[in-house]
Amino acid sequence: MIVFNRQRLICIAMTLLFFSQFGFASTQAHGNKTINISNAWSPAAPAVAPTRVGYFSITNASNKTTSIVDVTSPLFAQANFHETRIINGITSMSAMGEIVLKPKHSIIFEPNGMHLMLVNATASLAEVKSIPLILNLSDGQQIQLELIVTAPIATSALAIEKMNQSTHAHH
Ligand SMILES: [Cu+2]
Repeated sequence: MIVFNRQRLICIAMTLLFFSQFGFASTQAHGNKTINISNAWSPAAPAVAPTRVGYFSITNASNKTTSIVDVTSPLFAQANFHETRIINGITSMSAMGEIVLKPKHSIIFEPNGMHLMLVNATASLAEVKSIPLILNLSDGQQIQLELIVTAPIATSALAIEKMNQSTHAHH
């Protein structure tokens, strides 16, 4: 029997669910003139899940390369950037190191691609409408943003259940 890490399973399920699904357009500005954040969102999940996935676009409008060296949220014990890979039909995720932001370039964290994993909620997420994040950049800038929590996806619990079933198909 293969034992899957539960939060990893949830993450994969959510990532798969959003593959080529809807384009949620919510733009968000903050005070910084050189780093721009847009389309920052996080799909709601069953209240029992202590894990969330975050998506946003980040643009370096300046002429200097910088990078995201650290990300934190006051609502979660841990936040990490992940990369989703599908090789021969098998989805896997790996943690990413420093996220390099080249001048005049954007990086998009999106379903089925690079994403932010928020792990071990430090409080109930049931009433949370937006998830605050702090990005620390290599040049000392600190970027604050909010992931807007979108409507819950009714099928996510189902997808996780299906994955559990297929994981345990041989016992
Ligand atoms: Cu992940």
